[in-house]
Amino acid sequence: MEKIAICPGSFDPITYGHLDIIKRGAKVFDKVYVAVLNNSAKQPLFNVEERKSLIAQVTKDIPNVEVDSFQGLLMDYAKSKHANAIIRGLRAISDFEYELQLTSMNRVLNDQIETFFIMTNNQYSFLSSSIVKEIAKYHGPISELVPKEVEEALQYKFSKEMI
Ligand code: COD
Repeated sequence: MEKIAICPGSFDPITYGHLDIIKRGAKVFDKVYVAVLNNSAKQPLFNVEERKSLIAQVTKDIPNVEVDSFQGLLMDYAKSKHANAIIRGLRAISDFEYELQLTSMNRVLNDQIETFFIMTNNQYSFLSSSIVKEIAKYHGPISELVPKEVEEALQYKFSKEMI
């Protein structure tokens, strides 16, 4: 049986922390769908198509990764993709409570799809999309935090905002 995993998230935008989790997941599973949540209630910096395009560019060398988006419940989406697993990243204790709540709720919705946690590389344990956006907004250095394509997209967004 093919082992299919979903790596869901906001990815607004993708960082080296996300990429680390995706790469590690792709070594274990036959196929990994990186799934961007399309949530109309949230006001992201990048729209869904922009986020998907950035993820596709930075994962283009990983053959078993496919980029997608979803609306509604993660478990419904996972089932539609015949996935056996969800992959989530853990940075620090602070992530634990939220992840426990999410996983417990998802189990109530579908007990057949297991959630797997991958510890991030220590190098990225402090990294989040919010922090990257904050630094980029004030034109600080982000080249160690996000791939070049994402750095350029952030610089472009914030240069437009200054006009
Ligand atoms: N190192 C390692 N992992 C990281 C790092 C880092 N530096 N930064 C982020 N990550 C991990 C996160 O822990 C997460 O696992 C993944 O990367 C994505 O992170 P984000 O922040 O982009 O995504 P989230 O946490 O906003 O995603 C939330 C979901 C979209 C998964 C969630 O809201 C969802 O499933 N929504 C759909 C509705 C639903 O089904 N809800 C659940 C039932 S209540």
